[in-house]
Amino acid sequence: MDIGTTLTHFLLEEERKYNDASGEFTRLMSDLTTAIRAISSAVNRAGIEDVLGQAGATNVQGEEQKKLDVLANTLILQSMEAMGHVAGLASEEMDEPYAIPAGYPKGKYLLVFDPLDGSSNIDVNISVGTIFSILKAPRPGVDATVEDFLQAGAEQVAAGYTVYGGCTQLIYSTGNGVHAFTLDPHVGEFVLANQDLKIPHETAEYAINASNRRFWEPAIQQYVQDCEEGKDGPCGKNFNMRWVGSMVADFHRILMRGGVFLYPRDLKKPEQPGKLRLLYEANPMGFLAEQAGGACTDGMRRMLDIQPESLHQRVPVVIGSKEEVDRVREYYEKYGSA
Ligand code: P6P
Repeated sequence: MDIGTTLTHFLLEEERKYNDASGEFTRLMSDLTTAIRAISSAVNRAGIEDVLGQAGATNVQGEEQKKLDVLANTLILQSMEAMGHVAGLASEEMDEPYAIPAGYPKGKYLLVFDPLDGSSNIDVNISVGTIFSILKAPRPGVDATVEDFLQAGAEQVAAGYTVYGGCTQLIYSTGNGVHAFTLDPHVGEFVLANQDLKIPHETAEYAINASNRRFWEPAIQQYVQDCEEGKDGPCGKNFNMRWVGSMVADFHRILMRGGVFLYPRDLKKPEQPGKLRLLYEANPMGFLAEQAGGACTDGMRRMLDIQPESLHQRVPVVIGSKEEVDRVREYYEKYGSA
């Protein structure tokens, strides 16, 4: 039996490339994967133990919190708070950043995460995932403030996600390519599955919640209509459509075989610029997309250039195969936004 290249081995090899590496990042990732393994176990047991269903509370987004949402959030906090890696944590499930309890050291990083993205799919056994973003703490050793988290995506030290599907996979990048690891449940280790993944530049597959069509901006209405017209229309090729309703599942498919995912601004809630959150969905996925040769915008602007204004800020998202993301931008330039 060959264990393969474990995540720990891979992280240490990466660390050795930097003479000034303290090893703190490696230890942060190692402790984060402890929580991820626990979340994976809970998700895989969901049908057996009573962790399905509502937790009876709502999160900052006003969305009903499911028990697994709350559990996943707690597991990540528990895996981090005593270890001295971070000066604070922020999550979709918490209105304000989580302060490291007194008596524990504050570290040099910040962790921002969506503990269980796509949670509306939990009860129907569709893949969900954890999305995380690692930033440098502007003031290491000091309790982080909200402002400390408001860094453009280009400042990320690392980003990644796990998808709890047929198998549990962890995908991450520190800016040196995107690498995928599969959890071997018999060994309890994440083992290297794909190194330096690349998103095909061209695609004929798009992902969008088509039920929002009547609320879309003109540019998106025209873009999707042209895709639907296939090879006899302006695109000159037939398109396929997929929509899981779980960004992690949709993005993972795009990472592995190409495609473009759109969650544009829709006028269903005109006061909201989009549904997805900048700090813990769009930025980490945008970082990975660019590292894999893809692209990520808000329809027009590079996602990683956007300066966050609030912790739970929402943005429109267009992400995936670079040629297609660029084509959507051309539609905005030609047909305009709302
Ligand atoms: P809709 C899940 O709630 C999520 O934040 C993303 O994971 C997913 O892509 C999107 O919302 C689905 O939104 O409106 O299709 O349910």
